[in-house]
Amino acid sequence: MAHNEQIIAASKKHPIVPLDEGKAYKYGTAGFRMRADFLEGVSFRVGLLSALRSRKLNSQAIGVMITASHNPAADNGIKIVDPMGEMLEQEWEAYSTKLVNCSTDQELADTYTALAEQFKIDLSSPAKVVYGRDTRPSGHTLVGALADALDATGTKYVDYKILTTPQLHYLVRCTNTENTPLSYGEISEAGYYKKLSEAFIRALAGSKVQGTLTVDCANGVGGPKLSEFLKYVPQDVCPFDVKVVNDAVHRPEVLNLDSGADFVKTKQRAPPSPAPVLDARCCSFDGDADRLIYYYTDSKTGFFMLDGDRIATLAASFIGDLVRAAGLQEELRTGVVQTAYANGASTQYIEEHLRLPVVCTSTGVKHLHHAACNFDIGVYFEANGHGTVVFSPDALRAFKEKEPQSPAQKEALDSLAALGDLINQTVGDALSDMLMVEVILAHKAWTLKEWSTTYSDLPNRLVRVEVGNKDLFQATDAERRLSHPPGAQDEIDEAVKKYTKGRSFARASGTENACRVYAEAATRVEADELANKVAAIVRNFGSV
Ligand code: 16G
Ligand code: MG
Repeated sequence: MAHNEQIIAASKKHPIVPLDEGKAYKYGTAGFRMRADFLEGVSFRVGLLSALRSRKLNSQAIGVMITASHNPAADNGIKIVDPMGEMLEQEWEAYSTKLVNCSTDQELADTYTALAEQFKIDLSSPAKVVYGRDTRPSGHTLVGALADALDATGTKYVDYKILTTPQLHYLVRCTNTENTPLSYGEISEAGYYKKLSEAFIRALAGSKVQGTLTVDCANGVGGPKLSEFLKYVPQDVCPFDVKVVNDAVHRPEVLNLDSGADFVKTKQRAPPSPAPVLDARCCSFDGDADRLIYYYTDSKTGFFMLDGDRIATLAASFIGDLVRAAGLQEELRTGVVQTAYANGASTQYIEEHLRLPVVCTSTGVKHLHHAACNFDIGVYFEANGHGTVVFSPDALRAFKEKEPQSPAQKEALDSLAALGDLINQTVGDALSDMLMVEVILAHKAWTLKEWSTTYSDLPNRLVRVEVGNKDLFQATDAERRLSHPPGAQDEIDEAVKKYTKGRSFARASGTENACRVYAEAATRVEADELANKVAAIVRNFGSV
């Protein structure tokens, strides 16, 4: 039987750690993510699955990224990337869960063969996997296990070593589109920097970036990668003054510690180190550089954060204007995708002020990305700072081929084409999103303060609620309502009714055993009160 003996022999070197009674490994929204000591066997088995997936998809390259993003340094995670650089197809999440949970090497080999038979996969056909990892020391062992699985299954592979998550997504797409009309860029890390720096200069079109930008890199992989990128920006042509902070990747224990986009978003304050400089333009990446949050500290009003909702509105407003200036508004459908966590004020601003449609999806990038692809220009961002703008092939073609009727129209078309190259089409990318924000601010000659006045957020509160079993809580309507347990949503509705501009929802977390409650209302006091009431309802239903 093809591969079986090799798989069994190699698997013995990377045994799976049995979990507690009743617990199983699960491919969730962040792939497999947990304490790194559990992941060696998981990584081996993900290697087997990626090899199958590549063969199933006519030998196209599959990506594997080893990272636990904003989690503590002791954790790690493994995620599979599909050929166009998108998240693994949902149906295959279940197959990877199945493969990872096999309890013996024999069962593992049998499940592998059964999957190959189920999908009529020719195990002698070529297969290719490309992979990378963030700066966590545990990544070493995990890529070793992955490579052993690829060897055991006769799969070719490229180890790109240390990368940001979006860089790996970029490389997967480039690999699979090389020498085709969809070609996405040079297949190398340098190719990524060249594409971005070149598009950045084109998109600025002579506008100047004002002042210094301070970038907190969460002591993660974004630090060295941003520094590397900056070498590709010719300072004489395009002065871009960036101060890279929290980039101590040689001290793995400080990864994500009191820094990074997740810290800023959840704590609603600037990283304590380096000490915030008044009015400085700052932003934070997360540990694998796929999330971005901007902020500043004002002497009178204190800390102010510009999160994913703000980035979405900024991008939508700028791109919406360009589309009109280019005379493409009838041809191309532009829209914004958000989740239930988006501040109600941002949704209202997009619908009423920008006059663009808004779609709400469940939490998790794959849902937003999918919905954004239904537009010609789909802007999507989670409030936590993960997002991007996706352009349809029709849109990209129009930017390059439409005959301009005036110099202004030509300028708009060129700007749109440049943005198409600047913005990572595969997944949210902190570096690429940051360059997009910098371009827009430069064009508008806006400071962060000016950007922040476009609308006022409704006060809001996020609460984490411990429950015995989060699976009791099932959501519907893009996670805005609970269908289970029966009666819970009625009580939430009753609570919400009592508050001006009140809105609240509860959902089971996809990444930990807890529920999350979000509430917003007209005032701080009301938002807090509503959040606490809904949290109490969830606690109550969760304890039965
Ligand atoms: C994962 C998701 C992120 C989402 C978060 C929600 C991806 C790549 N990441 O990190 O988009 O916001 O989960 O976590 O999809 P939660 O379900 O625990 O609230
Ligand atoms: Mg991340």
